[in-house]
Amino acid sequence: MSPAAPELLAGLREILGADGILTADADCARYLSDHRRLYQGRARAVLRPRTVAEVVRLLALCNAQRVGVVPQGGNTSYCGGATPDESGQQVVLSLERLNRIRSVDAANYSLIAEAGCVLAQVQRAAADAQRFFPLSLGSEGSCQIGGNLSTNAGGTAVLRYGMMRELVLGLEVVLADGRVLESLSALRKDNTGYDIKSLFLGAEGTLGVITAASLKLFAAPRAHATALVAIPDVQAAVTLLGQLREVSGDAVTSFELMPRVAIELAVRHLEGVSDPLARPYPWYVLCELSAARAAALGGVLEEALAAALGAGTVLDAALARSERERAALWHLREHIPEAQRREGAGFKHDIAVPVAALPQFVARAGAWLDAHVPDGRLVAYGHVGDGNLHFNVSARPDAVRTEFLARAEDVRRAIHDLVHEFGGSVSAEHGIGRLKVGELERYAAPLELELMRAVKRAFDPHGIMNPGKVLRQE
Ligand code: 2HG
Ligand code: ZN
Repeated sequence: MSPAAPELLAGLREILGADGILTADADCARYLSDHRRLYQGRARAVLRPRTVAEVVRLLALCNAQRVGVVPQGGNTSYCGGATPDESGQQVVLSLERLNRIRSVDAANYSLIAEAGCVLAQVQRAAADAQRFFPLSLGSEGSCQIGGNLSTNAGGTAVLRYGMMRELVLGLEVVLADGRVLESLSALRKDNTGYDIKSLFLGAEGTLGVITAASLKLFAAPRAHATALVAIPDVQAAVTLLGQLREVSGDAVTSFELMPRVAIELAVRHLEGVSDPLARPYPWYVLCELSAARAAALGGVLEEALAAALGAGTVLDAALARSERERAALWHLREHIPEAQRREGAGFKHDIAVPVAALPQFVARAGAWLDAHVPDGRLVAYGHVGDGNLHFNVSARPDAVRTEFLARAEDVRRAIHDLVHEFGGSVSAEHGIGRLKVGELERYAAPLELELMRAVKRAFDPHGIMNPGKVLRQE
């Protein structure tokens, strides 16, 4: 912990109360490094407001004293977006105690949640009202809705329900100077000028602090048809996706691609996980259809898979016959990042290209890796229904760790340049944070960057909001 100006801490303590501000090293430690341990920051203090009024006062004070404020939710960022820098001059603003579900409106299919609500808590609140909140991520038991909003989170149900941005009706935001943007409307139709609230979605706390959101709910799907499907190649995944969407009337909720190596890593490193199919295959898709009633799904999945088996698009399939089997398939998929972590050194690339271009992209990027990274293995998996792959590379067991890691930058450049050539995105769902500031500068159009900087200046003229994230300070 850095020595802080005593008057700043006294002012913050006066606003937050003794239990609302942490300064001891042991108390602060978990807020100062990121989920992937890429960064180790320092801070003057960790602030834990309980009310919006406290957020208002603390931001006004930090703005007046030009103190950088780093908003933090469940601290599950993949890009270091919620970690303070090493200067020891910033404060972390944890939203974890601002965690009430303010209201649920079943008739309007909406609810209002505070930023610190854990995603699973929002899902439960919707379910308690016989409704459904569809955002679904591996970290849903710890990530917070404010972080989901600020990173425009994606996950495994985007194909059907869209990303976080599409699940928002309104926001409450405290601006850098402490003014509150009250835009918590639950209206579905509101064409009154610029859509200011949408600027905060994906802004990663660089424009203001989201304190609450009005979220869209849906009818709860009571029936699921889930299968792990073996396929010969990535093209088969794209073909099968098109067919399933067509025959099911767009009831495909998830369509997750996995290579053989991902299954092997999961079986090797995760307790209780076994290969769902008797033989190994090159690629797999975990696909799920959902509907309000089982009758609506009929045997659509079985029939479509049988036809695809005949056509050679599908090589084999394991259908989930019970909720337990379904959960086991999802457990396998959701723990692939953990299995990959346990395997050892690796590189991550959260990329997207148009769905139809995925086979060609994987072929070209895969060939580049074969030629340049012989000590690495491609572990490309993810939300192929959205064109989003986690184009990750794991070191082979016999790789020399330091030599492998030394090539991270070359690999990233080659993969991202190719993504750019395909008209894709170098951050499909994980955001920019601190990790990809340079990538944004490199690949965004100059006019886009100019406009982003203008927006930043308009909302945060003193640059106190999450400094150094998303955009470099000018
Ligand atoms: C997932 O889809 C997450 O499992 C994590 O977005 C991806 O660890 C990754 O690269
Ligand atoms: Zn993902």
